[in-house]
Amino acid sequence: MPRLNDQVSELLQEYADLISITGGDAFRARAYEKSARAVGGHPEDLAGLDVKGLQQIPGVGKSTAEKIAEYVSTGKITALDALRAKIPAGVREIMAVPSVGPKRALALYRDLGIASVEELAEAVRAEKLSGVAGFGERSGEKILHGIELMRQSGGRTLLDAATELAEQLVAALSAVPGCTRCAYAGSLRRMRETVGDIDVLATAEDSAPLMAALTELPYVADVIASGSTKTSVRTTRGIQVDLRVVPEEDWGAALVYFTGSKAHNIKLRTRAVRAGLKLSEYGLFEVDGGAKVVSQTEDEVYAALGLPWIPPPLREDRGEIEAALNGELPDLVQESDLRGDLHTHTDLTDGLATLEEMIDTAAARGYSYFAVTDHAPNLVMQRMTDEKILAQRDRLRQLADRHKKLRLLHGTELNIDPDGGVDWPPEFLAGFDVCVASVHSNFTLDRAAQTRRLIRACENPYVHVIGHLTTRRIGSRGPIDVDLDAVFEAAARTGTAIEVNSSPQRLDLRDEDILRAKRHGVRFSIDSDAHATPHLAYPRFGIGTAQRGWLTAEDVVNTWTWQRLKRFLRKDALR
Ligand code: DGT
Ligand code: CA
Ligand code: CA
Ligand code: ZN
Repeated sequence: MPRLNDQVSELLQEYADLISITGGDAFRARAYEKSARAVGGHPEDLAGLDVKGLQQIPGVGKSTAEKIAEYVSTGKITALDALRAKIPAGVREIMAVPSVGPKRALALYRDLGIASVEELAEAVRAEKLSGVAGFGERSGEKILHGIELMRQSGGRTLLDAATELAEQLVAALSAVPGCTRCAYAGSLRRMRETVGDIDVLATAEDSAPLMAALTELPYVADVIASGSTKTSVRTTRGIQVDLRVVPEEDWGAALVYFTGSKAHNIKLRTRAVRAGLKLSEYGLFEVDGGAKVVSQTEDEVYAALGLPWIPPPLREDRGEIEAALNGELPDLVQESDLRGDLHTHTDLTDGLATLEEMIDTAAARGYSYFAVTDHAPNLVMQRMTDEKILAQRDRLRQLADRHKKLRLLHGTELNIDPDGGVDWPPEFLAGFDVCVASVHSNFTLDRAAQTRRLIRACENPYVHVIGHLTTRRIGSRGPIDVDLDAVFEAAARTGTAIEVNSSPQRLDLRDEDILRAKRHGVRFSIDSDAHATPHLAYPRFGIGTAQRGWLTAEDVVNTWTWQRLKRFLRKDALR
């Protein structure tokens, strides 16, 4: 997704929040909120559009279009700055605490003078919130939990934003004269779900032009440190970037070193020492005499240590070195292995794009099958009805003629109720090609009840995929309390796939839980959960997470041919 669209979307959302908490017109606030969503999901880069063109985006009116155009040409929105100035920075920070939100943040400020997250935490502990409008008995507990989540994610950046920035950096630095190689390393190359900072590695005889080019990039706000081997900067969005420049001949050793993880590198160094060698970012050397053995490529470094090259997502010291020695490294699933997407939404519920737009985009990705799975009726705010979903099915069947190469599947995302039941009776469910079932409510049930409801969902012969199993949202909502091993056992026994939800805010299941599920023999579905056409590209992040969970294409049902997937969807184990 174009990065600019995301930025504008965030700013419009903030503008809407500020209108509503400063007592502005609720209708205007909602209009900006709507345009924020529209812009965030718009597939075309806003930079190429003038005010007229911007107004063509559904949900974007004249005044929004003017604000966007102002941002594109000047880098700011005057009206937003004016509203920001009315509210202390600490209060704006409180607005971002999960479970507080803008309205209550302002009530806290007005009624109790609370103007920072620290003051809020103190007020909760001193039980001062009970008198304030909008705060119930358990609010305090929830707020402390929200603050905790915010601190845990403390400054880490989600995978999509980090990837986009890193790709921009690599493109910009590669173009600097004298640069012979450039790539990102660190946790981003390992595809961790969040990254602390972005590590970029480059080779050149003279590092000065590269260091200068980094500090002069338009989106660099401060230079934290600058030297001839390493420069660190912070971007306007607060992300730190470390650039290291090494001689061309040391590329491989430096790439191994700065890709990490630290734990993986320690294991490698221990192996080196046992062989009378010393491994550093400059190369692999003989301890006696100090002669350089190798340093040019990663392959050579691993080979000199008696190992095959190990893919970065595996480099976490989770048994990869032992597996490499035994010739048992998994043949990791790749994005190009995916033949389809089994969890997507349209504007019939909370998606932004029409059925046709979603299908056209899926076709352009070269998929051989594609499921549309709009929300089912029990998620009441989505207002789904039997008539609406059946009408969608008719439209989809008609569109099938236009897409001979793409098999269109009609599905739904069911809601798993507290007892493990789902929307609609069996005879209606039987009409769908594929059903995803997800938890969207009752997040606080106790462990036994959560486990029971998810096992029952697996045992439903019409449920093919459990969507975003733990329901966590990175940095804002923790996972539900559930006995994962029991659910994985049920999924394997019943032939129900567990989703790897690829949305960068979710990545659910997470890597470690994927590894655990795989040991139970679970099959997985790597889906986008797209709510707009650009989201159909999310599986790249789910693939990274799946690789960190050691998955092969065989483990992932939507890499299979349609013939094979069709058999899986029959759930023979239950018949
Ligand atoms: P992050 O940024 O917190 O998401 O995680 P990483 O893994 O990118 O860590 P970072 O940026 O501190 O360092 C990048 C890599 O460089 C790291 O994975 C291993 C290597 N590295 C950095 N500092 C050290 C160190 O003091 N000792 C060792 N062994 N390796 C280091
Ligand atoms: Ca890093
Ligand atoms: Ca770093
Ligand atoms: Zn969902």
